[in-house]
Amino acid sequence: MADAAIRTTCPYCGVGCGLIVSPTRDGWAVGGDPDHPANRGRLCSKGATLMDTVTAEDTGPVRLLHPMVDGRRTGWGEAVNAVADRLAAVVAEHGPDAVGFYVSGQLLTEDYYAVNKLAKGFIGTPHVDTNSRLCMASTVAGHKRAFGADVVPGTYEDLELADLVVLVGSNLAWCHPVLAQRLRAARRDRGTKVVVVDPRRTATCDFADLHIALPPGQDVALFNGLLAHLDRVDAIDREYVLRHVSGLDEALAAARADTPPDVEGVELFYHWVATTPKTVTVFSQGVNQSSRGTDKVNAILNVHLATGRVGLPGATPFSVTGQPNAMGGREVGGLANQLAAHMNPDDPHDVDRLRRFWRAPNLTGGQGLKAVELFEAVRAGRIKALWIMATNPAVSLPEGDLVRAALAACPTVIVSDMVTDTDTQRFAHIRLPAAGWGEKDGTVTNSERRISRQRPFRAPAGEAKPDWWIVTQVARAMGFETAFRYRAPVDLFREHAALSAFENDGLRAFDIGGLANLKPRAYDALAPVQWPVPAGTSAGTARLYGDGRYTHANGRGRMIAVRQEAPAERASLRFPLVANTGRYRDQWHTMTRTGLSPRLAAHRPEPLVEMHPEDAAAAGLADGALARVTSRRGEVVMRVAIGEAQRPGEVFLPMHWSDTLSARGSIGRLVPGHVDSVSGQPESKHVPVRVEPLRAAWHGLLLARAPVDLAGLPYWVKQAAGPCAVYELAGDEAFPLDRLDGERLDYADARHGIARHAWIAADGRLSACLFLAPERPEVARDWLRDLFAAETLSAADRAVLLAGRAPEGGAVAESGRIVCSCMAVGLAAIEAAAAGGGALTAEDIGRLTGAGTGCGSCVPEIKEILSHAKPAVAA
Ligand SMILES: Nc1nc2c(c(=O)[nH]1)N[C@H]1C(S)=C(S)[C@@H](COP(=O)(O)OP(=O)(O)OC[C@H]3O[C@@H](n4cnc5c(=O)[nH]c(N)nc54)[C@H](O)[C@@H]3O)O[C@H]1N2
Ligand SMILES: Nc1nc2c(c(=O)[nH]1)N[C@H]1C(S)=C(S)[C@@H](COP(=O)(O)OP(=O)(O)OC[C@H]3O[C@@H](n4cnc5c(=O)[nH]c(N)nc54)[C@H](O)[C@@H]3O)O[C@H]1N2
Ligand code: SF4
Ligand SMILES: [Mo]
Repeated sequence: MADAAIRTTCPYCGVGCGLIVSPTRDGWAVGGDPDHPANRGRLCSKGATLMDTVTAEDTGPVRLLHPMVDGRRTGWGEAVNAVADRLAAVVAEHGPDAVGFYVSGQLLTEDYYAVNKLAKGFIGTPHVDTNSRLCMASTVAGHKRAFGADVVPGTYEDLELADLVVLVGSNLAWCHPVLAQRLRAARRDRGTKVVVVDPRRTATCDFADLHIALPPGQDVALFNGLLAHLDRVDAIDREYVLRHVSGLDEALAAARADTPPDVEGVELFYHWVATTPKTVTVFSQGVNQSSRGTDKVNAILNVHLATGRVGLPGATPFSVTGQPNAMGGREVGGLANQLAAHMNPDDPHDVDRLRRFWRAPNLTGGQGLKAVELFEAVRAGRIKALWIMATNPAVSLPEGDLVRAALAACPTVIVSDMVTDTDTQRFAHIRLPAAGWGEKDGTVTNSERRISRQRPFRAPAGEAKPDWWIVTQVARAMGFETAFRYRAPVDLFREHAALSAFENDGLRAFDIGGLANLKPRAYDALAPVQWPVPAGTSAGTARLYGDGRYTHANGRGRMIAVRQEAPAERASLRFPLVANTGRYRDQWHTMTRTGLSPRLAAHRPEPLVEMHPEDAAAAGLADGALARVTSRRGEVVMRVAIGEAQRPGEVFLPMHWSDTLSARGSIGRLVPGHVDSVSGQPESKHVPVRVEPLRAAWHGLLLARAPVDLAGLPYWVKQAAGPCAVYELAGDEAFPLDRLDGERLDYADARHGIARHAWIAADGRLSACLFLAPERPEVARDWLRDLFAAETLSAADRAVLLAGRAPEGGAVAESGRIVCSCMAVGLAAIEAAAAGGGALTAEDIGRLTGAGTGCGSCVPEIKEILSHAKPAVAA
């Protein structure tokens, strides 16, 4: 499509890095955009490997290419009519309230605007919620309580201008890697102090001056203690509070009543905050995903309001958003308790205003069901048609088994997705192929309120269409032609911008009236800009509230009295450990895209239950063993990784694996549906569990070109990337060899319980190979994978294959687990370099192997490896 380089935005995290995509001889290359203010040319491993996923989409059966209705391929006309007819039938029979939408912060603003308008304005159902409920809802609620609007007051530069940066419940090094790079550089250049507040010792602690390993869920007590301390040492800005803030006395009284957590470093932390005017507090899911998430947010905001450190250069609270367009979704009112353009569904004036603007008589106002309740209503049969876009709730919602039951029971499930197989789509009656990154055209808003363009550089795969187009077609088919005349994303953007300014008069912080009249060419060329951008302006606004004037009607900020409370469910005799859940550096959520990149898959090929040595010993678990993790809700199976990063009594589980990629690795099954009573956000970070050994008669490794049915095995994990899929396996009963096709070669060593098999296709190519052993087989996985790329298998290869070892001195030695994804350097290479001798530093390793010289997010891991590789000092 494009024959010149185009500027666009990364589709992963909320940092919102600008990218330049340039054509090469056989595809495209991606690089950081040096002119984009979010990243100034930097990238992380996920952004840098975007073309791996695009290539995998083109070369394998990855993408959903055609609409499918009831399992049958159809054209768009038929699919659009099927959606419109089924929704209309439900409305006619059961009323609009029986229709639900569950959407996503991975939609573009234009898509998001269209679906909200159709659902709330024209179909007339309030039941539109988004995966941001699992992500940002507590922050939205906390911002509204404190400021009167959902506003992030700061800008990324504040991380570089601060003297103290406090990271609360944020693993910035892995989840916002480019911001972490910026903070690291500032720390190096000007000595910024960094404090990490996180029960785990994460990779982010690598550049922290202080790590507070607080007990899970104790953030309110920590920040209440801080507020009380600020009062004691007279560090509250009384004049600022007098002029701009209400609620100090009540908040302070509540704060004094709490006891700060008894962990190392708290006093030093309090002292630093009290004496450092330029303090930025960054917070993320360790704060939001809690049954007290909103109170945690307000405990943090209270400290900033009391000290007047809001929206000033280097002094501000800073919620970092997760998804690329988490912020845009909040602007268009994607949550069930919001209306478009920051209007309030409970305010009759706002409802009336929006009804007039949209000419939407069906807009009812009032709040809709929030994600967890929405799926409960689906299961109970009250929601009869559900349209899911750009999210994979079967995997990511709590109560995974109940969510699957809800989807199975729902008479009409419509799913719009890019890929052809997701856990959620398996329940869909109608599947709609959506255009993906590189094909889509529109805008996203990042954590610092910066609106950036995503521009297409290639045509959509197959018959895929952009989400806004699909919604528009369905709206027209339902009879709402006049309200959905959009021909291009610019039409939607201009309407969205105009609505933000409509009868605003400074009442709503979100105002981009200055962009309401963009001509198509100006929209195409739109440079990244931070809202608000009121009519008559175009420069945007870096910071808000620096003048002490807040959005509440009286213009004051509000401190909220909050108290520390226990999490919804506590550890018990039966479930003695607390599971904390979150992310890996190189995977994105349910892995539908990052799972396609061999480089990204290599960092953590399997899901791990990370636990403290004491807990592992108590459970009789060795490092690398398989374990069954059970909560009151369900069970998963993972491999054990023992380490000191977890506090005793706590384990960490990754959120990424699904039923598509594992036998039982989807942790949504474990998470109970407890939610924060204000925000409705689930408590995903505090799940009482027990961990027990999963003993298996054999462990195995399978590489196969075609999909293999592994139903019945207690453990399998699939890496979908590369020329063949790689499966780690374990089982008790004999492996069902007959599930694979081809001429079979066998080798068995019954005495040692070892068996090796290979299947050769008619054309002489290797089609599968299997290694079984009493313990996890030690095989050169990389060498094997390369055999699948070969056209034919030589006699020597066959022999070596059954010997189970790469030939000595062979060209492809095992690189081990990949540590540095950017430079594709494995553990083996780093260990080999380290074994070379000398007191090596991470920089030395970089010079010797290249590891750590790309985005730098693996440097903590390299240091960790070096610390183990050091020769033991003779006693
Ligand atoms: N690599 C990668 N990056 C991503 C994503 C991804 O999937 N992969 N997803 C994106 C999205 S949507 C989001 S929302 C962000 C999330 O970004 P983060 O919030 O940084 O990531 P998480 O790993 O979910 O959780 C952060 C930390 O909270 C800690 N924590 C748990 N309980 C508590 C507690 O009670 N108090 C405190 N203070 N901390 C606690 C956990 O130990 C964890 O280290 O990442 C974004 N970036
Ligand atoms: N236990 C636990 N659970 C969690 C979390 C946790 O920390 N712990 N984190 C929560 C958080 S913060 C989040 S944000 C959620 C994320 O959870 P999900 O949103 O469910 O995860 P994704 O894998 O990002 O799902 C996005 C889907 O949209 C598809 N897609 C991508 N681009 C497009 C597009 O342009 N259009 C359409 N129609 N589809 C597209 C992808 O293929 C994929 O299937 O998970 C939440 N769940
Ligand atoms: S930091 Fe986030 S936005 Fe930037 S390249 Fe990495 S994943 Fe993409
Ligand atoms: Mo998120």
